[in-house]
Parts: sequence; C-alpha cells; structure tokens
Amino acid sequence: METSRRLFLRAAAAVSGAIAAACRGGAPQPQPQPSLLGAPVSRYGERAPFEKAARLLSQTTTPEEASSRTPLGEIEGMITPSSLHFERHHAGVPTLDPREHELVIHGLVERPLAFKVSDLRRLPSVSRIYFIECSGNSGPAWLGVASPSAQALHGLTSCSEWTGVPLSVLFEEAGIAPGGEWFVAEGADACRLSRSIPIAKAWDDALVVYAQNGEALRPEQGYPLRLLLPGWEGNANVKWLRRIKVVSEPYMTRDETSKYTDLMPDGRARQFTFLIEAKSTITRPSGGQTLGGPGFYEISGLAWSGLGRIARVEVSTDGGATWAEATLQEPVLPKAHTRFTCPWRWDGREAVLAARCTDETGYVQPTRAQLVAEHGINAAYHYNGIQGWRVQPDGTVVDAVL
Ligand SMILES: Nc1nc2c(c(=O)[nH]1)N[C@H]1C(S)=C(S)[C@@H](COP(=O)(O)O)O[C@H]1N2
Ligand SMILES: [Mo]
Repeated sequence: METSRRLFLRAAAAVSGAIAAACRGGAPQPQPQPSLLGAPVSRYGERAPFEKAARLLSQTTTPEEASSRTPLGEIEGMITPSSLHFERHHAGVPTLDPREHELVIHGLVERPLAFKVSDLRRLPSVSRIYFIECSGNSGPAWLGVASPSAQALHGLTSCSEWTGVPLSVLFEEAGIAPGGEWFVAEGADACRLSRSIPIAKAWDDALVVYAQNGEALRPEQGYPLRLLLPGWEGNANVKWLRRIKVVSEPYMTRDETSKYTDLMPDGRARQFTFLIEAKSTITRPSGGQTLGGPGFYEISGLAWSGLGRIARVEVSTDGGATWAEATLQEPVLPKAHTRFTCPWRWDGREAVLAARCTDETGYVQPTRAQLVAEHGINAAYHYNGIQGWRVQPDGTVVDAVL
C-alpha cells in the first residue's frame, strides 16, 4: 500500500510541472489594465457577477414538498455561505416580524416564560460552528441509484456559525418541574412542525439561535428564532421556533410518527434516531465535474460527525482497495463540517475516488454493504455509507455506486 508520504512526494513533483504547463509561454508580462474607476460602495454586498454557484431545487417546489441543496462541489472551506445553506420546509417560509414574535416556555416548569427576540438578545450569548444535515440526505444511495453530483446526492448538509442562547439558560430561568423529561418544540409555520426532544439535550448543547454567520438568521433558516440541536437530524432543529413545552414523555407528533422513523428489514421502524453518524464525501473532483487532462489535482471533501470531532479521513483512488491518509484542514471542530484534502496525480486512466472517515469516538464510516446488512434498503433516512466517484479517461466524473 502506498503511504501518504510517498503519494505526497510524487504529487509535489507533479505539481511543479503542472503549474508550469498551465502558464503562458515566453517571458511573462503583466496584462495591460485600463485605469477606469470601479463601482462605488454599496450597503449590502453582492458576489462577483461571474460567480454562479446556486442551490439545486427539488423537482417539486410547492411549499409543502420543496427542498434546495447546497452546491457542495463549488464551495470552499468549512462554512457554507448563508445564501447557499440547504433548505427544507414543510409549509413554506413564513414572514415573522421579530418585534411581534415570541418564544413561550411552558408545561412542566415552575415559571412559564415568554421571550421576545429582544429579550433573548440581552442574555449571555454563545457563537458556535455546527453542521445541520437532513436525515433524508444521500437517500438515493439506499437504493443503489446513481446521482449526478455531490450536490444532488449529499447537498442536504450545510455548516454555519450560529449565535444564540443555550437552552439550559432558559430552562434554569423557567425551572423544570418534577417529571419534566422531554420537551416539545413547535414552529410557527403553517404545519406547526413539532418534535419531542429528550431534556438531556438541553442540558448538553442545545441552543436557541437568532443569528447565522454574523447576521440575523436567514428567513429560510428560521428567522427570527430557531432551535439548534448540534449533531442531531435536521428535522429536530425546529425553525421559526414559537413554543417549547416541557412534558413527561414524547408527544408522538406527526413529524415523528408519519415521517422521520427508519423502516428496518423486519418491518419494524426505529423512532427518535436523532444522531447523525460520521460521514464524508469527496466534493472535488465529484459528479458532473470534468478534469482537464492528466497531472496534479488536489482531492478535497467534507467530513462530519454528530458524535464529535472528525479524527481521520482516508482517501482511496482505486475504489477502496488501498487508502491514503488525508490532511484535515484547521479548524477541526466537534459536530462541524471538516475540510480534508489529499494530493493526487491522475495518470489519465479510470480511477474510483472514495473517502472514509473516523470520528473521535472511533466510529468508522461504514460501507454500503455494511449499512444494508443492518438496515436493509428501505430505511430512507440516515444514509452515511462510503460513496465513490468514477473519474473516466475523458476526465468526466460520475457516481461509482460502491
Ligand atoms: N418549523 C419548521 N422547522 C423545520 C422544518 C420545517 O419545515 N418547519 N424542516 C425541518 C427539516 S426536515 C430540516 S432538514 C431542517 C432544514 O433546515 P434548513 O432549511 O435551515 O437547512 O429544518 C427542520 N426544521
Ligand atoms: Mo429534513
């Protein structure tokens, strides 16, 4: 097996040649530049007009069914631009006036409380970087169906810096009454999306957030308030949060009975499978991209785990027969997207690229065969198997369906 050190040395040797080949011939001279005045200052920034990365919309775009996906193959680093954060709404995006909107905490509490957004902003705040992944992400892979791109297959995950108040602070203020073991979080959208959450998550790391990447939440991410449950399936991260009721047992709401349960081969369904287990995917090169001929490339991708930090990512260029250690880009944060890279010299022959991650608990991302052996193929949710991209001799890249 080739060590990553040797792979790197070979790639480093290749990179100098590759860069030289890409440069203009002769003695390079700077291009002539016109001295025209540029555009004036503006109140709210826009990206360069040449940049086209966009969310991919679901085929059905009615408010009840719609989703949109982050262009994983076109973003850099570990933070998802707010304008490209994936979306999943069950009743469209409501318009909520932050001066009117209230979060009520009631049920098994000593002091029921109502907070305006301005009240929450006065409390001690935290800013933390976490991913949110829809449990339906990568769903086609259960059925072994090929997907055209990383965005189409895995684009229901995004990572932001979230600012808000720990839910534990609000619960200490309200005082949890005896028997308060769960809480039901409800959204203010037309479907009143509701999930029952074990109260331990509040004492651990749950947040009520009002900001994302340094500015107020985007409407599509839950403006003005959202529940943030780090590392837990997207659906439980209730947007447009209007109510938290402390209760003694789960409420068996529509959103945790008719959906968001995982059908097992014996016909029974797992319920309250909140945790997002470790997963990684190569985003460059990935499906739909084209390599411009043999030579040096940096393989790059994202890894994340709802259990904590990513400890290691390995990359294969031969469909999983051999693996090399990838470099993890700093920062490597718990329950956040982690960027990994690995140098590669493409020899122009067919190659199947794949990534496999391990988190700090020692959990190793499974193969599709391992997942299917345990879950069958009808679980629909929580697919986190190793997936590969086939680089074809003409440089095009397609899903290898490993
Ligand atoms: N109130 C409310 N909260 C919601 C939803 C919703 O439709 N309504 N969708 C859920 C689902 S299924 C997911 S995956 C995430 C998506 O969060 P995002 O749109 O900010 O990416 O929000 C969750 N919270
Ligand atoms: Mo979701």
